[in-house]
Amino acid sequence: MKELSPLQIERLKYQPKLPSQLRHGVNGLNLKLGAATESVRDQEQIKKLFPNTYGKPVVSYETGAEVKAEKKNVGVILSGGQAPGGHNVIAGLFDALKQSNPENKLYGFLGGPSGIIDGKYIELTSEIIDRYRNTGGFDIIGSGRTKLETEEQFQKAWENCKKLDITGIVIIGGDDSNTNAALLAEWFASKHAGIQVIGCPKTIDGDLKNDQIEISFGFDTATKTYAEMIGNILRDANSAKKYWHFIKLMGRSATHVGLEVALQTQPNITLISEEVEHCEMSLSQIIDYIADIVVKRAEMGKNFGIALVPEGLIEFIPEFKKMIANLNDVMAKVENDEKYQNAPLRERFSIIEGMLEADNAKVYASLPELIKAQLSMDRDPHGNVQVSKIETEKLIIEMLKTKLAQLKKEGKYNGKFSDQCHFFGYEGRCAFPSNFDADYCYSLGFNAFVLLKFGLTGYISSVKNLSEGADKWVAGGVPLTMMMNMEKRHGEYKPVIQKALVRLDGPVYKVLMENREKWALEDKYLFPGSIQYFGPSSVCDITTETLRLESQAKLVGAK
Ligand code: FBP
Repeated sequence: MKELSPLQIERLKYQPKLPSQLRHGVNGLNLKLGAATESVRDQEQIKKLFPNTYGKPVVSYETGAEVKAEKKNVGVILSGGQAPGGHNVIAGLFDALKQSNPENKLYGFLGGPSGIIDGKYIELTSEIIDRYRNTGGFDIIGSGRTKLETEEQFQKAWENCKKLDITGIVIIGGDDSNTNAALLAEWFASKHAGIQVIGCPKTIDGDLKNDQIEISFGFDTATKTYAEMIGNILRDANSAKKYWHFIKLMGRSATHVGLEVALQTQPNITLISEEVEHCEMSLSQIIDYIADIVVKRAEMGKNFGIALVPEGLIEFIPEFKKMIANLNDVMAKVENDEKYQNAPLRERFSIIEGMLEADNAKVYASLPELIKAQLSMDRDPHGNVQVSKIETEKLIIEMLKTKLAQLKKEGKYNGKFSDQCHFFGYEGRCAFPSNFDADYCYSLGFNAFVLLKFGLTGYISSVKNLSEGADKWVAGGVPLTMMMNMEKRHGEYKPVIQKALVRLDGPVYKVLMENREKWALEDKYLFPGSIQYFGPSSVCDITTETLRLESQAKLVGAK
């Protein structure tokens, strides 16, 4: 029996690249401070909530004289949904920590943020780390979505850190998990606990980004994985010429994944949630848009095609957005209501309908029971609707069939419509990290330790200039509060890291707009194939179109 696949064996040997700046060694760097910062919005409220960590400067480094480092134990947490490269963040953190002082220890808290509260951990040794280098998944220590916010949780975390003499914590996560990191950093600072907290930008959704964070890790590998699968389906559709494929793609809110994959594969239809919201498109207008393309293609004898549907679409359709915001408040009220909790499903629907405002109740009532049930499921611990469980693609197909039947009756459509639906999400979250993600993640983890070594807290590890080769990447740190604003969660306004949505005035969306009509009717499909780890740099080291186009636009803007 084999213990490892041939690819696993080869990937374990891969040596990730670091920015040349960090190759000088952890103990040979000096800190460079930038100007003081402000939160992206709601400055007064955020400043009040984070009196100890607000307004700090962005930091970077310059090389200096080698200085012997004090001993420092660090705890690491993987948080939220899996993203390719998490293991390399831990490997980079481990290598930097041991390089700084071989007596340093790295502890991994198990099962996400709950590990630090419950005191569940393992010491991460080189024997363990070496088994996980350049592999996908978060299974080295597991992950979870526990929200850190109560005094009791923070106290327990402090007790558990004291037991292990931990003075630094690294939280690897998305916007919600880095919000956890900011809250924990502030709490420790307020208690003068001497424990620092650093975040790392993870999420396949690609929505944790700003001027300082060019991309979250995992986006590169996940989109390449989905693009491979979609390329294969495009070829299948083009060969059999009998199905319309509707593919829902992950990305809880923003449509970065859908947009990137569209540019990599050029399918017939790509829905962009941000555009739907901006143009105030109703669900029936979305169906009309799709039906129009189905009809035109049928007139050309093409009863097949591919449509990409973003996972978060439903929350961006204005009538649904309004209804869901109202529904979230209702759900927060019925969470501990015994009558509701014990009621059968249909009765729950009527309880909800009765509590919604009149026009929202109408929208809710118009939905098929399946979607009603999916929308009424528990929110995640951060108060988000679990959009991965809402079958928007099925809702669209059902409405489209009705529309096409009506068009047929009116003599406006004479084609055949046969559908297949897919949901690509989990397939891409644990793939072997691409060379880009392997290098980026290793650098983020290595850099997280450098930030800890300089005594910083409430920062996120940042590695910039990513469209260049790794030797030209620039490492530093960004205050977490700089990325925050106030948003309603579980019925209350809370400080959270702002999500970056697709910019409709941005260069990536522009490419879609320029080509959309052509891609709808002519078949300009691209077949990206699988991620390549070995071979020519032109296929192994290519980054995403999103990163390439955004970096290009930044350069032009700077001139
Ligand atoms: P993160 O924001 O934690 O990175 O997770 C993103 C995501 O992959 C979304 O794309 C998806 O909606 C969600 O996780 C699914 O969550 P779960 O893994 O809990 O089913």
